[in-house]
Amino acid sequence: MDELRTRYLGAIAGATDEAALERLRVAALGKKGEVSLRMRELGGMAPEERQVAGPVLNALKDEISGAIAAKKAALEDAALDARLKEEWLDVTLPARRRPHGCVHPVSQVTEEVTAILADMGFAVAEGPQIESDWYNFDALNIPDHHPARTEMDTFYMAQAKGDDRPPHVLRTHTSPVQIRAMQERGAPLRVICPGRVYRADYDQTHTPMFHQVEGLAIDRGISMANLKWVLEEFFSAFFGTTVKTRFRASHFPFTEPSAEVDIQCSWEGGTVKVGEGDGWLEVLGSGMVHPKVLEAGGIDSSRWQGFAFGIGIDRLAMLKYGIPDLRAFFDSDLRWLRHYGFAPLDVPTLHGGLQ
Ligand code: 2NL
Repeated sequence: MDELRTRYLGAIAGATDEAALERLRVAALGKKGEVSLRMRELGGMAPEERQVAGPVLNALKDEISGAIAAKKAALEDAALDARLKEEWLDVTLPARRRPHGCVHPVSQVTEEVTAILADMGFAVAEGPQIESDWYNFDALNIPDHHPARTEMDTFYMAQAKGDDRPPHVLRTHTSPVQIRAMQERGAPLRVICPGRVYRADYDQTHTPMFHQVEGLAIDRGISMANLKWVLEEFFSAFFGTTVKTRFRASHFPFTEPSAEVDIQCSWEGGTVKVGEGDGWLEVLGSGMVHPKVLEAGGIDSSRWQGFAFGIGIDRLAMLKYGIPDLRAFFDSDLRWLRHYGFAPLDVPTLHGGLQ
């Protein structure tokens, strides 16, 4: 038994992995292990012999399994130590750069415009980009023969032979959203409708898709004076300085009277500055809503009147942020976007000066 003890304890001490320990356990304590066989021999011994050998064998068995468990724990510790040394981590290294996007100037300006007009009590309405010709043209008092209706200017949806639905177009303005707002909400009403609009036009200053925000206020006793105040207030807030406006008589089928509105600006060294100088820049169309348009929206034109206006968002962005070329807006050029884009957390607010 001394020989067994010395041999197994020595082998356990010299084992270098868990598999070797397991082999030793089976050899000593397994069903046919050396210690187990000796234990089985106890049955054939004389009682007084057994009384001596029994406890000694039991003690040997405990000693061997204890030594195996201790060695196993020591091997695990050593393995962990080795891993910790191997997988050393420098927590003082700078973090990897995370790619981040930024806010497109059109989105930024849309938010700015919305913040200013929402503060004046205008709700935001959105609607479909594909409209029936009734919502896009008829409801706005645009006559059948009007050039805006031709395929030269408007994108018509393809229509299969036998399709008896009315013709549909990519909306050429966001006015149809305002017609829907009149129908759904009735008067009094104050809404703005920002969004994408489409016209078949492509050159230095026109893209086939662009962005517009239209405004509509309907109430009792609304006049051009209210329109002028709202627009001057709007431009002053948007450009962060008092901006004079100039109204020029114009014509739109959906407003009567109609006015194009210029804002005060200076031209120096090829750059435009809004709110100073004695130059003028045309920025929007507006007027008093035509009675036929009110009626198309289900509003009694003998009791209610309203003003409406339409502004190009892309041009506002170019003016405010000094962006020279309109076409670059929609090229998805990452260098352009990073240069002219805004940090995602720079949410425009009135109290933050819209910056
Ligand atoms: C322009 C012209 C304008 C409107 C849009 C409008 C909408 C309704 C009724 C009446 Cl529902 N008018 N919108 C009015 C005048 C001008 O936009 O040249 N925009 C850049």
